[in-house]
Amino acid sequence: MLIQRGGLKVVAGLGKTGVSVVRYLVDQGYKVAVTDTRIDPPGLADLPANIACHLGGLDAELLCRADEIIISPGLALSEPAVQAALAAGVSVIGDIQLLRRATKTPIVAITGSNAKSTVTTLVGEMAANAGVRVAVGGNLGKPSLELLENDPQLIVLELSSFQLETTTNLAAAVAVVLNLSEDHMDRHGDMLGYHTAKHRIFQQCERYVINRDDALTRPLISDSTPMSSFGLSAPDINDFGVLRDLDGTLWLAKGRNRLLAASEMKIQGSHNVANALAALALGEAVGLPMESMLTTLKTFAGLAHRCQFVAEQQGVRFYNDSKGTNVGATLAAIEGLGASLASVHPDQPSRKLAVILGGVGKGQDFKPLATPLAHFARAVVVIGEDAPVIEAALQTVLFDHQVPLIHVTSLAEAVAHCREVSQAGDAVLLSPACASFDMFLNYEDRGRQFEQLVLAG
Ligand code: UMA
Ligand code: ADP
Repeated sequence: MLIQRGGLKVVAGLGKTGVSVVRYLVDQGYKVAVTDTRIDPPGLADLPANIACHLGGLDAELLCRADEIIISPGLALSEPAVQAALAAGVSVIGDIQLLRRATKTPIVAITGSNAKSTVTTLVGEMAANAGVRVAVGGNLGKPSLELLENDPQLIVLELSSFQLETTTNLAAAVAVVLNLSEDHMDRHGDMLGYHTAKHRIFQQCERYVINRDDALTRPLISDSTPMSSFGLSAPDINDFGVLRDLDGTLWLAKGRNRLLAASEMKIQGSHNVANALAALALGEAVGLPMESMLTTLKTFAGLAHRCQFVAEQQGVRFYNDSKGTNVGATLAAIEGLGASLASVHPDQPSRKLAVILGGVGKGQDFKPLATPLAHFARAVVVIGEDAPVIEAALQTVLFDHQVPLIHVTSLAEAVAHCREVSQAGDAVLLSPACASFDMFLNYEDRGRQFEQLVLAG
């Protein structure tokens, strides 16, 4: 029989997270009500019976009389109705806080502007391959409370800045901010706001990992908390990094100890070497055996929509990097692919990229893309809501380097144009540096449409 607990829990926002929170709280015997800005939010049909729903706008009166509000990541704390409740003294948390209260299971907590899903999945596979009963989720797919289902021994969480904003004292077994570059400026206001949200991941952590190549990943916490690092340089004795042989062979290494040749990994590119090193540091911090971690690195094929090879047609290779939703990710893709094209046949005519950018820019500065594009691109095509913003940021540098930039209105036109301008040996890269929801359901939909257009060509 359920115990009815006191106080009203109000769930604000009913996507995947909201539904999982309602189910969890009802299971725990709480009285729960829901409010959402939308009249018919997703997940309505998946709610348990008899949940009071206040839809078509956040119900400020309901929020103010809540014992506690559990807000979904897609809703900003700056919503006036939420601000009114905060001013009235109501506590506002997210699902990650509920997870922390619900379990003492060690958590590997992973955030960053880019590479979160790749590293989270890798650490999850490393743990599973080592025979650990592991649950993997968070911002990556499965909402956090659903991870408790199979009584895991280890939880590997991908955390977004939205989730971290409402999380206090996570006390992760190990925490990392993988890298930090502009994203979600529309939500956090500026880099400081974004950085502050991300660094909440370190609160009361038992250990932490930093990226030596990115000073913004280093937390301001006590020196007595054990730390290790990763980076694309020769590592200190207890850190992870790279060593290079005289013949050019690149090794993933711990201290002076060569662990695995980078060429033995399935995922390629220097950004993926950094991702593998981060995963090794995190896995080691929670006691995963090195041997099985290295075996995982040899078999992990990467995730879809991340610099994923689609097809080769008339000597032109097409890559889907639809998950490149911010400038940092797109920079990694352009530099990684661009450099590999340029380096294969140094004595032949230069091979270049045709790059498709655009969508919802989230207030980012696109200027950092200008120089790498001037260097590696044959042409740049912009689409979507913020195409004019991107064009304005890039046009002077691209014009000076005679790299044509054109603005088209559909992805189909963009692919057709890239095909037209590309030469054998070139590559076409969809890496928009933007969110997708002006023209597509989500980044997967954008990536799939790109693949279909390529394969139909
Ligand atoms: N929304 C409203 N009104 C509401 C509540 C939400 O319009 O009252 C809108 C939001 O503005 C948003 C959308 O609904 O556009 C979804 O928001 P949500 O909070 O309901 O999202 P969920 O379905 O619960 O999914 C969330 C994460 N989504 C966001 O943070 C926007 C998912 O990450 C995550 O996989 C899921 O929880 C499970 O943990 C997605 C994401 O895009 C992949 N994350 C961002 C990113 O990776 O950049 C942060
Ligand atoms: P996230 O979950 O943080 O969005 P993903 O693993 O899904 O991260 O990768 C998102 C994008 O970032 C992809 O376009 C990918 O090519 C790019 N990326 C992957 N690793 C890195 C890295 N170490 N630095 C910068 N960009 C990266």
